[in-house]
Amino acid sequence: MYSYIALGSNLNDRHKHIEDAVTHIKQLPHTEFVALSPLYETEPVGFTEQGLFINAVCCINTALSPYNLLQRLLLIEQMLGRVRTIKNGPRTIDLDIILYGDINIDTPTLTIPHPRMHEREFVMKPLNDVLRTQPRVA
Ligand code: PH2
Ligand code: MG
Ligand code: MG
Repeated sequence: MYSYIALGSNLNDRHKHIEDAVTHIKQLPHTEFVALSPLYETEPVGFTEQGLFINAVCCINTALSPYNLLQRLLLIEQMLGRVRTIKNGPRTIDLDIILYGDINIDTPTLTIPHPRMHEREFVMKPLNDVLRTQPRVA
């Protein structure tokens, strides 16, 4: 299934965190890495008293279930030193599943499509870049 993952970092070496996350995503089992958008520097949205973000979106083609994928992305966040303090606060890396095929999931741990993606330029811009360059087959 084609899935789109939003990547974001606004702490320390932001570009390195995005690169390291991509390296780990490329190593996921049963998963083909399809495309990575350009990296964008963006103003923080929501909680604005924090540093600028680097954001990107990648596309993978995976046989992992949405929950298995979520678990693995949370592990990658931990490996890259993510510490959860304030909600929407500064982070070394945030990896969000924004789309998974045409699936709809709405549970306390996972909501796909990502509920706020449409109002977030820092997601929609790179997502659009990937969709434009990467013709999609279901
Ligand atoms: N992520 C948030 C909240 N605000 N702002 C930008 N620019 N980029 C993000 O990735 C981001 C944000 C919560 O995940
Ligand atoms: Mg997020
Ligand atoms: Mg997240």
